[in-house]
Amino acid sequence: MKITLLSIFPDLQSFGIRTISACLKKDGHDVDMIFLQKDFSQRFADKTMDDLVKLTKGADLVGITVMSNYWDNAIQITEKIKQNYGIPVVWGGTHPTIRPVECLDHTDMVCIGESEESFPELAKKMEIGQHYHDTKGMAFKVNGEIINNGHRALPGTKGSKYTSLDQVPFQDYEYKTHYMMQGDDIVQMTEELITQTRYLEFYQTQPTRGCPFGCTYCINNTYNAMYPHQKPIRIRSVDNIIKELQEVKRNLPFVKVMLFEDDAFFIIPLETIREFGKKYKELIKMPLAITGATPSTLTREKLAILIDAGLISIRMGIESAAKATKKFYKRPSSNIQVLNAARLLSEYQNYTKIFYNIILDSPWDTDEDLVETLMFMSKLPTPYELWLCSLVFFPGTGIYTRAKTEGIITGKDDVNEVYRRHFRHIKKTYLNSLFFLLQDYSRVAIGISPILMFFLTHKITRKLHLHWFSLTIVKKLLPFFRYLGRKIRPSAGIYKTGWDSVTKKSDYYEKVVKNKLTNRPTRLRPVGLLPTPIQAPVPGEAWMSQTLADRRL
Ligand code: B12
Ligand code: SF4
Repeated sequence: MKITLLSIFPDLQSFGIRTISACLKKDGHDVDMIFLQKDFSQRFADKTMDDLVKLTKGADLVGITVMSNYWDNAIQITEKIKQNYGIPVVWGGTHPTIRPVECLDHTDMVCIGESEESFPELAKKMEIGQHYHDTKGMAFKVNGEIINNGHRALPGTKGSKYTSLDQVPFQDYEYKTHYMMQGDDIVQMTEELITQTRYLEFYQTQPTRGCPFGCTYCINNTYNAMYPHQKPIRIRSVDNIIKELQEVKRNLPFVKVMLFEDDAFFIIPLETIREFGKKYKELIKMPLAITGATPSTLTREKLAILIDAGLISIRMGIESAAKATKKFYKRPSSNIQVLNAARLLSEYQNYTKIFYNIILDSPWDTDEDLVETLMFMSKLPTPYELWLCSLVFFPGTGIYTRAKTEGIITGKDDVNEVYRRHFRHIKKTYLNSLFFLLQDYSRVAIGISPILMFFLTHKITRKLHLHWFSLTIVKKLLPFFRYLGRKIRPSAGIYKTGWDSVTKKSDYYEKVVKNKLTNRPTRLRPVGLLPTPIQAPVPGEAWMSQTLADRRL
C-alpha cells in the first residue's frame, strides 16, 4: 500500500511519525515522508500546496501528525489533499488523542494515543479490503456518526503487541525517500541539503516514554488518566538505545549531537545510567544533550556519569518558584530541590550548557508571584540560559479546565483562544522584561544579584517610577558585563556561538569532551589535581567520589 506521512512542525525531527513510518515499512508498505517545516502562525504558500498535491498523487492513505497549535495548518493540508484526490486522511498525535471528535470534523479518521499498533493494523485492513471501522485505538466518522474504539495498550506494556519498547522499530531516517521544504518548494532530501540546512545536526530520540508526574499545564496528566492501570514510564534497554545510536553514527553523517528528548529522563535508575555511560563512551563517543531533567530526580551520581560520557547540554524545568503557582501547577520539586539541582549542575558548568524552563503570562500569577520567581532565579549560580514560554491552556490539561471554569476562556472558541496562542508571544510587561534581562546577564555568567533584583522589583522602585529607568541602565551596561563575564568565567564562552562550537568541529568529542575533563578546571576540581573520570574503571564513579571527598575538605 502507498502511504504518505506528513510532519508539519518547524523541524525535521518528529519522533512519533518517524516511528510510525518505520512500523509501516516493516510491514512492507511503500511509505513517503514529507516534512513541511513551518511555524504554526504562518499558512502554507500555494506553491507548497501544489507540490504537495503532486507528491500525494497515487497515495492510498495519508497521515498527518498534529499538535493543537498546528490546527490551522493541518486543516489547510487536509482540505487540499481531499479536494484533489479524496484520499482518506488520518490525523494522529497529541491533539487528535485529546480531541478526537473535534478532529473528525476535518479528517476521516484519527489515531488515539501511541499508534505503533493501530495505524499499521488499519493499513493492513485497508489493503486487503477488510472492514476497518472497528480498529482499536482509532475513531471514525461514518455517515455523520462517530465511532470511537478507544485507545489501546501502550507499547512497552503487557497488553500491547510490543510488550517492550525494545521491540519498536527505530525511527525511519531513510532520508532518500523523504521530502522537505526549501523556500516554498517541496524537494527531495539529500545528504547535501540536510548538511547545508543543518536541521538534523541533533538526532532526537527517546530512551523513555511517559512521565509519572502530573503537572497541570502538561499533557501527561491526561495521558496518565487515560491509562490508569499501566505504568506511565517505560524504559528501553541500554543495548537497544546504543544499537539505535550506532546505526545513526554509521548512516547519518550530518548528525553531530545525540539528543534525548524525554519527559523524565533522570527517572532511569542509577545502575542503568552507569551501564549506559560506559557503553556510550566506548561505542558512541559523540556529544550528548538531554532535556527533561526533573529537579527531584537529578542526582550527583547520574550527572557525573553523563558528563563523563559527553553531556554538553541539559534542560531542566523550573517553571516557577512562587509557592502558590507551584502548588497549582503541581510541580514535583520543591524550591530547595531546584536550588540543589542548580548548584549541582553549576559544578559542571565548564562541560555543559544549562537551560532552565520558565512559564510566564499565567493569569493566576500575581506580581508578587513573579517577583518571588525572579528573586529565586537571581540566587541560582550562573551561567545558564532561560527558555521563557507564555502559558497556553492546552486542551485536556488541568489549567484548561480551570481557565474555562473561571471564565478566562469561554471554552467555545478554542481555535482563537487556545490553538492560535503562540508560546513565544510573551506579554510585554515590566516584570517579564526582567526575566529577559536576567537571561542576558545569566548567559554571560554575571547574573543579577539578589540585591539588585530586590531593588528592580521593589514596589517603591515602581511607585517612584524608577523601574524602567533602572532597567534601561542595567540593559545598557550589558556589553561591558558580557565582555567581563566571558573574560573571567570560561564557562560563559560555551553560550556564545549557539551550537557552532560543537557542531562545526568534527573532532569535538575527541578534542574537547575527552580532553576537557583533564584540561578544564571546575570549582571543585582545580586543573590537573585529580584523576579524570576517563581513567576511572566505572564511568564517572572515581571522579564523583573524588569530588565528594574534595567537597568534604
Ligand atoms: C519532543 C517534544 C518536542 C520537541 C520535538 C517535536 C517534534 N517535532 O518531534 C520540541 C522541543 C521541538 C517540541 C516543541 C514543542 N512542543 Co513539544 N513535545 C515533545 C514531547 C516531550 C515528546 C513528543 C514525543 O516524541 N513523544 C513520544 C512519541 C511516542 O509520542 P508522539 O509524538 O505523541 O507520537 C505518537 C502518537 O501521538 C502517534 N502519532 C503521532 N503522530 C502521528 C501521526 C499519525 C498519522 C498517526 C497515525 C499517529 C501519530 O503515534 C506516535 C507513536 O506512538 C511531548 C510530550 C509528550 N509526552 O508527548 C511534547 C508536546 C508534544 N509538545 C507540546 C508543545 C505544546 C510543543 C510546542 C508547541 C510548545 C512548547 N512550549 O514546547 C513546541 C512546538 C514546536 C514549535 N517550534 O512550534 C505539547 C503538545 C500539546 C498539544 N496539545 O498539542 C506536548 C504534548 C507537551 C505538553 N506541553 O504537554 N516538542
Ligand atoms: S515533570 Fe515535565 S513532563 Fe512530567 S508532567 Fe511535569 S511538565 Fe509534564
